[in-house]
Amino acid sequence: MPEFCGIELDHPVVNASGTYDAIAARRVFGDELFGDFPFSAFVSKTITPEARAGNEPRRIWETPAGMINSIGLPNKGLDGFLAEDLPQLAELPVPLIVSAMATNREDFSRMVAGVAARDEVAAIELNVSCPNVHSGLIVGEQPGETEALLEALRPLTGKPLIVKLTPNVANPEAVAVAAEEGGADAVSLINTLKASALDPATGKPAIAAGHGGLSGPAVRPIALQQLRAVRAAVEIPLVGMGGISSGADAAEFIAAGATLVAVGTESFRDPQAGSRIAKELETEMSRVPARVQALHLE
Ligand code: RRO
Repeated sequence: MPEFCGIELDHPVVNASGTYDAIAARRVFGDELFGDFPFSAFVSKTITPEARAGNEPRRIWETPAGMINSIGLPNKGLDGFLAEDLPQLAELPVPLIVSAMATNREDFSRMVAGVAARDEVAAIELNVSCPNVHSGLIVGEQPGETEALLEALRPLTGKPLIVKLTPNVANPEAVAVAAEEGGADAVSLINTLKASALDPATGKPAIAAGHGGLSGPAVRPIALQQLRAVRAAVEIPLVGMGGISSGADAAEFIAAGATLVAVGTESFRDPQAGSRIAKELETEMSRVPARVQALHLE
């Protein structure tokens, strides 16, 4: 049973924020969903202070071994989330981690205070890395801004604060160190990599917003390298993600120092992928001692 920031979990596989709509899944699968819920904790889709409609379609485009998205944060806003979504998410059979973002410290503080006040919330993920919204300041690209944000938010709650890192910087480890120094309890990585595709039928950008974020198996080696760099730089626990689609992939991230792994794009192909990957990971982990022994015998 892994322990993450004081939260006991059944296994190390959670979802990547925004890649699994648990409220829709409950509507489709009913209470059967709870019998084999695919994740050991649920991370909700990022919310913002005010409601947003999200970007114009097309929002998703498949690429070799991955996909590009520019969803643009559709959500009900803080008050709508607390009133309508949170009570439904609280019924899930696993701890709830709420993902939040804002474009300035005052709004971020309002979000964290509002979310943290609810007993149903186990932890808060601070999304400082969405590639698809325009804000004057992308906090997560600048270590100084990240540290100052954490220093403002840390006194507001005793609940774990997880900082979601962007991969779109030269040194994600510098941002991770800043998050740790500001008082973060954990970091999660990676968010999606800035990417574009043209629709061959029109010669125009395939995504209406013009560009988006790349995810899926194509990004896995980049995610793994960034995880290793961050692991070497900070002491706090890591949630590793980026193209994980099997237990063997998950085991790689854990071997590189992740406490938890998150499944994202693979859940679009198979909504039960989280359960499969958790089972495969258990088998992989039971093989590790044999592998280590083999190395020692060589
Ligand atoms: O909603 C999105 O377009 C989105 C978000 Br908030 C994010 O953090 N990462 C991403 O790839 N898409």
